[in-house]
Amino acid sequence: CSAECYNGATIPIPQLAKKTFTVAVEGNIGSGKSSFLHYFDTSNSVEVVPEPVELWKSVRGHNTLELMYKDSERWSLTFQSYVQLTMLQVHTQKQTCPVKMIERSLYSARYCFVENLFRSGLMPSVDHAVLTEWFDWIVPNTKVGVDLFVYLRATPETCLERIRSRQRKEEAGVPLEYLETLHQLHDDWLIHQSQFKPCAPVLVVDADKEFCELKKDFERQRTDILCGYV
Ligand code: DCP
Repeated sequence: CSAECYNGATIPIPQLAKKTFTVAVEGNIGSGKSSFLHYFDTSNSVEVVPEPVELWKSVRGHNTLELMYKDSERWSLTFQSYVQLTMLQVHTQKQTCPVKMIERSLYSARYCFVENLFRSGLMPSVDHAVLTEWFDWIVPNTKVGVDLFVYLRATPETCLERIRSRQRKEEAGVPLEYLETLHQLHDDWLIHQSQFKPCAPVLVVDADKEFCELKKDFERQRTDILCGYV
């Protein structure tokens, strides 16, 4: 089995005392989160909430994702503050099924993407500070809890190949180094738990495999991933 729970906590499998669960699906750009969500979208127990990328591409006529890639120093704060708002909306969206499966979370936005922009000098310290103030207020004051992180861990090379083949125009210039740094930040947060700690158990899936192979792993880990629901 290619998945392990890394942070030592028990995955809340059949303790169905808690009626609803939130599973956040994490992983680098191009790691296969959308396919994963699509796969589980067929279960009656699961409601899937995809990442609001379309909203980011059309904020009252502005493509904030494109602006961020074109001129990160100018537009990172604009983009990431809108990501933070839309992810807050995703987290707090009323749950109608026992398992709510969300693509990414407020946490990866803050611990991986914002951190990457800041550390690479593309986001000024003051912008990082303001986003962090928002994040630090949001987490304890709103319902943004997660019960399980599923980390689709793929090598940066695999991610680059998938990004190239899907041809999202905004991502045309994403270099391998960008994916390498993001990969490291995901590992630091979800596996090494060095600077930032995940607020829930982490299930790591080897996402380098072809999708037909991966489907077998998903099936084998279905109970873990769906917290006991099928
Ligand atoms: N993005 C970002 N900052 C965030 C979240 C996302 O810069 N806080 C960017 C990275 C991508 C785009 O938004 O260019 C979509 O990113 P994801 O990796 O979340 O989604 P994908 O569609 O790439 O996921 P996958 O290919 O795994 O399905």
